[in-house]
Parts: sequence; structure tokens; C-alpha cells
Amino acid sequence: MPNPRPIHEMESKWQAKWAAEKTYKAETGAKNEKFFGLVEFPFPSGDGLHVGHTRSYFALDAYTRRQRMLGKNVMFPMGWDAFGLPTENYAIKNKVRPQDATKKNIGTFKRQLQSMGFGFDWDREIDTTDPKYYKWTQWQFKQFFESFYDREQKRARPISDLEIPAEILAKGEEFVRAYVDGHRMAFKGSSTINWCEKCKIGLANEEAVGGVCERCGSPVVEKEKSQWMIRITEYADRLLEDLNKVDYLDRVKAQQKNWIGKSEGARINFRTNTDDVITVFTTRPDTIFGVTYVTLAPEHELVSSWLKGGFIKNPDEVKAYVSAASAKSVEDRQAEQETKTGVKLEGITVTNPVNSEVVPVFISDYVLAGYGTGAVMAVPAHDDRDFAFAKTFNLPIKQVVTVEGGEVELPFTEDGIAINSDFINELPTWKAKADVTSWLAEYGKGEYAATFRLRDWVFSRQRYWGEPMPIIHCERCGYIAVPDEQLPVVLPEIAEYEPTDDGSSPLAKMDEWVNVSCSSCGGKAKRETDVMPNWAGSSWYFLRYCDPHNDEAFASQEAMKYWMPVNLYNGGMEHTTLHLLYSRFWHKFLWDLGHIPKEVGPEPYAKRRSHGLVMAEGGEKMSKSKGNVVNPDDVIASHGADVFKVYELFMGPFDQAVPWDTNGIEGVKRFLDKIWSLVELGMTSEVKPADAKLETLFNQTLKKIGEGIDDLQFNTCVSSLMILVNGFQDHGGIPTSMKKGFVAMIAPFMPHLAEELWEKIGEKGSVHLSAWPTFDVAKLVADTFELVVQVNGKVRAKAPASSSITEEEAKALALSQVTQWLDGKEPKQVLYVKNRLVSIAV
Ligand code: ANZ
Ligand code: ZN
Repeated sequence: MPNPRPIHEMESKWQAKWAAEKTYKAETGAKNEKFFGLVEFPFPSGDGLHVGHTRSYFALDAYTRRQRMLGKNVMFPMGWDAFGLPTENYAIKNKVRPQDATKKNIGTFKRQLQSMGFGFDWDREIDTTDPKYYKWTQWQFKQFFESFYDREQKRARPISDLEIPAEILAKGEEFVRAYVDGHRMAFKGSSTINWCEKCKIGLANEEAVGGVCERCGSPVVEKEKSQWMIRITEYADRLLEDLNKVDYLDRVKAQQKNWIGKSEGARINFRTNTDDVITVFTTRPDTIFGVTYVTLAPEHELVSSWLKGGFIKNPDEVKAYVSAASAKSVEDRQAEQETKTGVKLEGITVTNPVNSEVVPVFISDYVLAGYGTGAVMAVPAHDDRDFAFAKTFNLPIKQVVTVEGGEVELPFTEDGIAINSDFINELPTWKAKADVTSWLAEYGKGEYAATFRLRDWVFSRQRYWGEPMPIIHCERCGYIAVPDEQLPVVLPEIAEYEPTDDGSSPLAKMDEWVNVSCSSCGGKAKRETDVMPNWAGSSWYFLRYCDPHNDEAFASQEAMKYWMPVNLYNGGMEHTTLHLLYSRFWHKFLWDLGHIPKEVGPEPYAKRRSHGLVMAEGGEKMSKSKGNVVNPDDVIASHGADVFKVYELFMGPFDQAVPWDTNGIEGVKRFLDKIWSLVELGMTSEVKPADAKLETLFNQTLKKIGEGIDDLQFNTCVSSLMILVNGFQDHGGIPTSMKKGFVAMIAPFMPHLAEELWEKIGEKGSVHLSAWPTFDVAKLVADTFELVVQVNGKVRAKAPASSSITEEEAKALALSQVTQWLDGKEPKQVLYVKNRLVSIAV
């Protein structure tokens, strides 16, 4: 009986050794090719690590281990994305400091990860809440504040390069400042936020899911609030176009495209009877002859100016509608497809620029203020929403698109051929669009336009547990950035974390922290008390990993030039639209300004993959309330890290959601036990050399494992290994010639066991730093045949032979099989028929 596998003893032994010898250290500047493998760093919650985190980490751990064995200089780092609301809420509830809760949680996460034997380079560990880290997050925010976007050059540039128009200069200092502030990449603007009346706080969208407050469950309303914003919309086109430069999963690209939401069409000007201009955005300029009214968002600025000017004849009705609309959420306003509501602006009309037709103007809350121009030319015959509205208000419906020789039912929203449309009649939609747009441009009544669904990034949180903004507000100088030498602006210690009654950050109560003197004029100034959103620290963490201890810069140019871009980035699909987009944007911005070397390129991640979720047994989502969460600590205590890892790699296709299965774990445990006893057995007894069949199986498996890891097909890799191990068992053990290769090929999957076996079979050094074994191409196909041997025309023997056998070898083999028929005589003639027979004449 072989000795039982000493799981925990063995795993801690190797973990200690790897740590002491820095086996996984990544050397910046090393001569060999670099490989930067990245997994999304976790938010260290009070619940500890989740088996969903580990699925992603185990996968990239296996991937990067193979890369290391292929001779590459691998960086596989880990850190903590530790700012965020859950910690703050936990701190409020349990009356502890968020700093202390974070420290404790990081301790737990780190202990857990270390008990799993990951090949992380722990010397590169980062923590977004460490002032040494967020100093640079603040410094980068300053760059946004101190830059503008040059639309001609299509890049961000220092604000000092901004040209101030002469007429602004002429108006004086205050106007110049407003002009400059109005161009900064980070600016203070008004934006609607989700506001909980009960808690008196602003909520992020993800905290207001379903229109209710995550904390108290009461309904969330929209509130206008002055917030820091970043102009991500300036990068919308580049974020879209540069998707062509990267290797992302198709569904990841599709989600990014959808989130950016580019619509192409035209902006068209409609003159009103009040001599104002309503500019509409349309994706269907070809339908302009079918416009029967125009609709404005209730918040449209012309509405309030007409109310003020007394142009609207039904002001009470209009005012009531406007205030009712502002109380609704954007989701609700978009959802109400069928029941269109609105009010006609009595006294206001517009003229259609192509045919001079005069049509009425409405306000309706289905028109969103924040999209396009907040104004729509309504074409009820060809737009569902306009159709519903026209039916409700009994407005004319005029068809201007049809199909070749056919009747169509209205509303007809597809492309077709123009009718009732003057100079574009009979043209197909695409051509009609182009012709209308150039006609409008020619007469100065409109122009080509693209609009994006993407909004500017609201970068303020009225909370405590985030990076303080490096900004002060001076009564005389306005907003100014804190000088570099005063960074970091350290988050002050505070007694109460609850936001104030008016929804300001709890920092606003800290008078001695808030009141400062202006670094420019020396006058009275106040610190910005909003903090950054939890997305800030993760927008650039991959750069910090390149050079995590640098005090002079967020990372040195050399380090970034060496390591960037990330070769493979794995993370959850839930981060596709926010984190992935934000960090791509952030990278492009720093790159534009030269803070990231040109050679790195505009994209941070060469390749992006996503793992499927780990579900509870039975297929539901794991959740604390359902009590079905699998704790990694328990799995390790009962089975060890290697079994846990192999199980999570084996549980199903990497990109698909898979339920946890306790029986599956048991199967994996037996598989590792089998490997252990096979090697143990080979220590004490002789194993016969491999035959052709085993050679083929061995080489085929080796090939499959290499390709499987590269394609992230870990589950099929594990099943191939299982087949090979069964082959060894049938053979009576692992032949000596295969031991080393076998142990090397299992190393990415079961790093501790492989390391132990590597030592047992007498190999030196770490298996994880050894060379990945190469397979023998000649042995990939089972290529033996039966060589028939004839002596004087009679079949005297048959012998198995490899089909790559040479003529000489075949003759020698044949002669050795028939010595008793030769009577010691020299054969007169030996003939060979390739891969069939040898005929001997005596
Ligand atoms: C006239 C028209 C005729 C339209 C037609 C469509 C079909 P996407 O593709 O989503 O970008 N629209 C413009 N701004 C709007 C706003 N702020 N709120 C609500 N709807 C708005 O949609 C663009 C279309 O949505 C625009 O094209 C406009 O209606 C409407 F046969 O203009 B269309
Ligand atoms: Zn000042």
C-alpha cells in the first residue's frame, strides 16, 4: 500500500518554500519575453473570498504557470480594490473604522489566497486605500482637471494649451475662468442623481436598482446636484473604434458597443414662431417630409424661457407637467412605451425647413433631456413612439416610406423607398438620408451628426470611504488643484460616517479639514468634500503593478514600456460596461498626455476573457440569505488547494455558468490520489518501458494540454489527464521515460502535488521554473503495422513495426524473427514491400 497523500503538510511546505524563494517574482526588464496576466483584483468584503473569484484566479494561475514554463518572464499580480460603499455601510452598522474593517478583510483575503498556492508575485501587492497608492489616483485626477479635449487633434492636451477666443478675453477674468472651467476634462457640472429622501443620500445606479434605495428600500427620486464629472464622452468614438485593435470576446465587444451606443443621423434646425431655433437629433433625416409635430423634453431650456416670456398660452398645464416629469426616473420614462403623455405648447409653432409646413410643438416625458438634443421631429408614420403619441392626441400621420410595389402597415419603421417626399422620392432610405443631409447642410439648416448613449462620468460621491478630491475652492480664484507636493490629500479621521442632512459628504462637517488657505492667492478656501467613486482606483491599477513602490511617479516609463499592455485580462461579464470602459478610457487619456509611453499604444488590455459564474448546487445563485454559499476555507480544509483548483477548472467550460457539485469534488480527489499512488508505486517497483500505444497517448495528451490551456479549455485538459492516468494504470505504472514530462504537464493544474512529485523523482529546482515538455510529433498517431515475413514464399512470422520504419530496419527486424528457418545460411535475396512484408529467399 502506498503512503496516503499528506495533503496539508505538503501544501504548506511548498507555499512556504515558494514564498521564501520568491519563485513567482517578476523581474522588470528581464531579457526573456514578458507575459502580464491579470485578474480583476477583489473588493475585500467582510464575507471573505468567494468560489467565483477563485474560478477566475485558478484559471489564470494555470495559464500563467504554463507561460512561465514556456520560458516567459511572467507577472501575475494581486491587490485590493478596497474603497467602496459596502465597507462604509459595514463600518456604520458595526461602529468600526472603515480603515480597520478594510485591514481586517484584506488580512482574511490574503490568508485565503495564500492557502491556495497561487503563483502571485506578492512583492507587487497593492491596496487602493493606501495613501501611497491614492496619491497617484489623486494626481491622475488632477491631470483630468488640468486638461481639455482637442476635438481637431482628437486627443487630450494640457489646459494651458487651450486657446481663449478674443471675445472671451475681452470680457475679463471671470469669463476667461468660466471658459477654461467649461473645457476641463474634469469639471463641476450639474447632473441628476438618484436621491433617497429617507436616507438623504445620493446613490449610485447600482445602489438604486429597481428604483428603490439599497439601504432602506424606500423609493428613489431624481435630484439635480452639482457633481464632479469627467468627459468620457469625448472618447466615445475612440473607445468604439479601438475595439478593432484588441482581442476581446465577441460578447464583450458587443456589450461595449451597445453601452457606447453610437447613432448616426443629422441635427436639423426648426425655426419657431417666436424666432427661436429648435434643433432636433434624428437617425432618419429621410423621413423629414413626414413630420407632423415636434416634441421637446419637458426640461428643454426653451420651455422655461417661453414660460418666462409669456409665449405659452397654457402655462399652468405646462408647469404641472414639467414638475411631474422631473419626479420620474429615466427608466420609468423610457419604459412607458404605450401610454404616451404630453402637453401641447399652445401658442408655439415650428416650420419644417424642407417644405415650410407649420406644425405644433409638444412636450412629452418620453423625450429625454440628456439624449441627442432633447428634441425630436415626430414622424408618427415611421416611429412607434410617435405613432402612439399621435393616436392619443389625434395628430396627422403622414406616410413617407414604402417598400417596392407594396402596401405597408403603419407604423412602418424599416428602411424602404421614399414617397411623398419631393426631391428624394423613389430613393432608397440610405440614399435619401444622405441627400437630405447634404441639402440641409447646403442651406445651413442642419448637418450630419452622431450621438452617443454614453454619458459623462459622474465622478463624485457624497460619502466618506473614497479618495478625497485634490481640489479646493477659493472664493476669489474658483476651483484649483492641490499642488503636487501636498499630495496625497489624506482622508481624515472622522467620528461619524453618515452623510449630512443636505446630502453632503460627512467630510463637510470637518471644519478644520475643510477650511484651508488658497494655494494661489492665500485667501480663504475650502476643500472639496466629495470623494471619488469606487471605480477610480481600479481604472489604473494595472499600471501600478508595473512599478508598485515608485514614489516619484505612478509607474516609471521603463516599467510600463516593458510590461504593458496586459497580455491577458480575465474578469466578470458584470464589469464589461463600467470598469472595462472606464479603465480603457483612463489609459487612453494618460497615453494622450504622454504619461504612458507611446510604444504601449492606446489600449491597456490586448486580450480580454470572461469566466462563467459559479452557482450553488441545484443551479441557483449563491447568496448568504439562501445559505447556499460554498466557503473556500471549508473546501481547502477537507480536500486541499490542489483538489479545489482541479475541481474548479474541471467543473465545466470556463466561460459558462456551472453549479457547484460535491460529488465532482470527490471524483477529483480520487484522481489526485491515483496520481500520487502511481508515482509512489514507481519508487519501489520497476515499471516496464512504454509501448507504442502508451507513447501515442502520452504525446497526444501533452499536445492537447498545451493547446487546451492556451484556449482556456481547462475542463477538457483535466479529462485528457484523467485518460492518460488510466493509461498509466493499465500499463502498470508510469514508465521512467515519462515521469518527468508527466509531472511537468500536471504542474499548472495541481501545483503543490507536482512540486512534491518533482522532488520525489529526483528533479532539481522547482517544477514551475522548469521547461514545458515538448511532444514528439512522430508519435502523435498510432502508427504500427504488422510486418509479414516470408521465407521462400511461405509466411513464417508476423511482427509489430512502426510505420516510420526504414527499409534496412524492416529487413533486420524480419531476419531476427525467422532465424530457425534460415538454417544458418546467408539469404540469397531479401525483398521489402513498404509497410507490408519482407520476402526472404534462401
Ligand atoms: C425622427 C424619426 C423618424 C426618428 C423615424 C426615428 C424614426 P436612437 O437610434 O436610439 O439614437 N430621439 C432623438 N432624441 C431623443 C430623445 N432625447 N429622447 C427620445 N427620443 C429621441 O434613436 C434616435 C431617434 O430617437 C431619433 O430619430 C428620434 O426620433 C428619437 F421614422 O427622429 B427619430
Ligand atoms: Zn485664491
